[in-house]
Amino acid sequence: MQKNTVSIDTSQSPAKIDFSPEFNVAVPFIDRHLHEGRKDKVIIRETGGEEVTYGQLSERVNQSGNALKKLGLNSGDRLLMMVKDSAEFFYLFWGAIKAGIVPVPLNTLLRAKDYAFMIEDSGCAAVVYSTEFRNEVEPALEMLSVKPEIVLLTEGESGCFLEKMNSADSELEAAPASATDDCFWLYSSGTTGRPKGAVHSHRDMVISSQYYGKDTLGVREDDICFSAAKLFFAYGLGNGMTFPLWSGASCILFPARPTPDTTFEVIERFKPTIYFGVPTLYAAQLQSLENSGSGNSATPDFSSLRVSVSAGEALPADIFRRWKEKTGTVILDGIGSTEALHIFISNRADDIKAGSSGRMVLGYSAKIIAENGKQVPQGEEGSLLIQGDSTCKYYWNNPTKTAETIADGWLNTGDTYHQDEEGYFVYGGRSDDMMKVGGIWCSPFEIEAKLVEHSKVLEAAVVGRKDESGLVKPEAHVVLVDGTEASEDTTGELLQLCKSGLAPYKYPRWFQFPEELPKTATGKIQRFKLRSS
Ligand code: 3UK
Repeated sequence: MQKNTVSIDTSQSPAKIDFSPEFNVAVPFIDRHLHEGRKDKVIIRETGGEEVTYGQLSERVNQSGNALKKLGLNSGDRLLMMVKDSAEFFYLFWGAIKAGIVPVPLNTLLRAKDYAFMIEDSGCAAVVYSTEFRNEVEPALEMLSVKPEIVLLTEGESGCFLEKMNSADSELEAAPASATDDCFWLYSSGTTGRPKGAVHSHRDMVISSQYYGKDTLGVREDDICFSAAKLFFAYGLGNGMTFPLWSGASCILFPARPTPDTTFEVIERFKPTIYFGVPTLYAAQLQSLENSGSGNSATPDFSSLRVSVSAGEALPADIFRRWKEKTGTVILDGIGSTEALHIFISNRADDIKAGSSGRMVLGYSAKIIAENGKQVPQGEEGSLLIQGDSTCKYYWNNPTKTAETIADGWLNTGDTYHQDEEGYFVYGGRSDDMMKVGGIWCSPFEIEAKLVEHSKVLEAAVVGRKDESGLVKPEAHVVLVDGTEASEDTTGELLQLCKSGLAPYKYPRWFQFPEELPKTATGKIQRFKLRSS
């Protein structure tokens, strides 16, 4: 087999995927298209107006890899990226991989102290960031005693990465690698608020793009993908980058915050065929559509869409029904994770059960086990474990969490599931106290730690509570110090504190002020007693 190639035998089910012994994934994802006649096809449409063809992408990736090497980055070095959804994201990510450097895209909604932690934890050699995030990234760098050797803005100032790229050579030989070598990392949040770096291999994006993207969702060459979830999430990375690249399709990159208005505008202007959202956004979009029904604004034109996708948290059946009514498209809900890279259980166009996560993606396997480690009978709830070739190898610098999560080739998702009488997988909640808010992790401990910083707070417990759409948001139960009134002023002060120190989606939407918190004999807060639903 020629080096840096992958062969896919689709006559078997699941498709049989074989990698050449020397395998750098940048070659089949980027350079392959030149040999398959897509040089002049547009791969990226930025909502700002820029377009990039497959031919230009391949050249820019080479320039980026060369620029990174010239900056002094070596094979295996980590490059942290706080980069908005843009063509530069592609250049940095793939240029690094092709040059043997390990890109680590970070959540751009985070705050300085989160970045400081990840810069230190990763031992990265370089940080590259978009100007939009400088107010959090620059203070993070200030907090560190040892700073990364290379710190650059992506664009916009002299000395920025784009400038270095422009003067770099546009030929680059792929660094030698193998399918199971470390390729890129994604940070996943933990219960204590300390993110864990999930280390992914060269083969992982091939596996998820083939088994889920192509074989389950059916992404094809004429598709235009639009992901409201950003590229730094594993979900967005697949939706907006690896799936279109793998299928020779194209994507729309939208750097701003996704709201009902902005996403509708993108759909009307750029006519995507597949739209990827998260339940919270679908709920907001529906509210906007249903309110405008009686008003004067016209319903947006959804006619380009052939299918919509949801992941990140469970999609309530009611949202599925209303979206279909309003747009004429089904939403395929599927569960994925950062550790698995993408979706491993999913509904599919010809097999949907609203309110369930669907069935196994072919190529992955699952088991639902009881506390004794044995598989539960069908219909009973247990912990969901999965297996598949796109799962991360380990967490960087964290053998304890690795051992807790990955054992005997099985990945513990941390989710409770059951399989119903027809075999569909049904989500039953987390086995830890973590919450998904708008599809993004939220640790109750982190919010509690912020609340107790306030001098009026004695102690606090945060739990998830369902809003009117059936989606979870944080609720704070706060015990105030003696003599403090549970007034609107107090609530306002606590809200302000949370908003100033936490990522924007993490503030509590409701405050309760009990006299005391329910606790076990050993003093552990019993969060389950505070949950109202
Ligand atoms: C929860 C869901 C019910 C579940 C992700 C698609 O969400 C993604 O990755 P994360 O690491 O979180 C993983 C956890 O989120 N979850 C995700 N999807 C669903 N729960 N129904 C769903 N459909 O707790 C899971 O363990 O942020 C989603 C693709 C790639 C991803 N990384």
